[in-house]
Amino acid sequence: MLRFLTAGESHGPALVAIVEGIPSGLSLDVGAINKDLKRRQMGFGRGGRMKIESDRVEIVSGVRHGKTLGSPIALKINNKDWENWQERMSIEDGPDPGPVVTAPRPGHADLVGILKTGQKDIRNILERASARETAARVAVGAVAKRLLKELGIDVISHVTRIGLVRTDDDTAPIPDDLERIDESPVRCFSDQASSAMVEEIKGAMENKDTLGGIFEVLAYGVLPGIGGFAQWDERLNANLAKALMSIPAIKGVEIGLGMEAAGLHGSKTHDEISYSKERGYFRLTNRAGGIEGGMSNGETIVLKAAMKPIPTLGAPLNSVDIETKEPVLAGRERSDICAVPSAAVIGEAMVAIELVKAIQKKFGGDGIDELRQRCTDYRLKIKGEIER
Ligand code: EPS
Repeated sequence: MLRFLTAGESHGPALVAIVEGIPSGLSLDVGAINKDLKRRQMGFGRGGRMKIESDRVEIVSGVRHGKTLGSPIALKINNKDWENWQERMSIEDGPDPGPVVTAPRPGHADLVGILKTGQKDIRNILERASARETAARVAVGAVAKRLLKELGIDVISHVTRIGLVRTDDDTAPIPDDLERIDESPVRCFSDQASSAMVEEIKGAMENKDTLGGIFEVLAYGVLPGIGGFAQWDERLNANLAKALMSIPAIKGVEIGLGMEAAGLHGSKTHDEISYSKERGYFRLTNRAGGIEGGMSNGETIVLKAAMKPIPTLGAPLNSVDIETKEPVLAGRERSDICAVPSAAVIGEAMVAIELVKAIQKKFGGDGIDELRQRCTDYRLKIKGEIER
């Protein structure tokens, strides 16, 4: 089953990931991974770092002549900014570790990271706590998405809110809309809301402030029965929520109606069941967001995640110097005004990874042909077309 770890500091030489459990025989080229890495870097409101980097992956192992081997896949993304940080971030003991960072930013890992690890330089915390790490996750997610594509599953995302500006259109985009979404400077499906969101970000920029927002991740074509009802840690809703909550700055996740369901009657919450020969079982609505009883029900999976504003502010908040314990203004690292469009791309990656894990749990398969065949047979079986 897919598992992965990432390593790398924000201004270290590189970010790396080791991905295990991808079946053999899956076509994989760097182009698909690089495309998602580029998507993660886009979005109005990103900071100076994104002008320095043009993230590209190097596949170090696990792929031969464009196909996965079934062995661990090692991925590496070099940090171009390393050139400017070689001395301060030197792996070897060197003469210049640069100034010690002592003013923790409220909302970041800075202070608690220091208390927890007993270190004296906040840089030793922020380098790894930085959302730069998510570049490695997006690379892993691109591999997961490639696998899902073979099974007829697409995972897409779009931004529905930035600050106080919400999208004016409730229509859920479909996979064919993704190019149009990516053309929006804020990855919003509605042109009108897109422009208003850009203005909202400009306002925050002028005020030396930052902004959060909400993005939606949609997974199309997921087979019913992924996840489980019998044990807490098999529940797909729980695992997807965890995956999204693991993205830095995410403070809330909703599935389908989410919080709204708490105030509705059952008759306005649940999705009535229907059947046709062409579609098999289906629902007349999708308020559950494609998950019932901890399992996918065959409808589109609909997840929303809320991102708080980035903690590094141009006009810093009050803090306390960790050396002198005197009041001080929080540290100012170069940062972004708004990174919700990027977080949405990271959301796609995390959801794709979690779906692959749950699918592999049900279907196994060491090679992609075996996995694909098992999924096809299962789809036919639950439609009543074959008995197996
Ligand atoms: C990021 C790289 C970082 C930040 C951002 C995410 O680059 P740097 O620290 O060199 O400016 O732009 O990280 C944060 C906002 C954060 O709070 O950690 C990236 O590659 O996405």
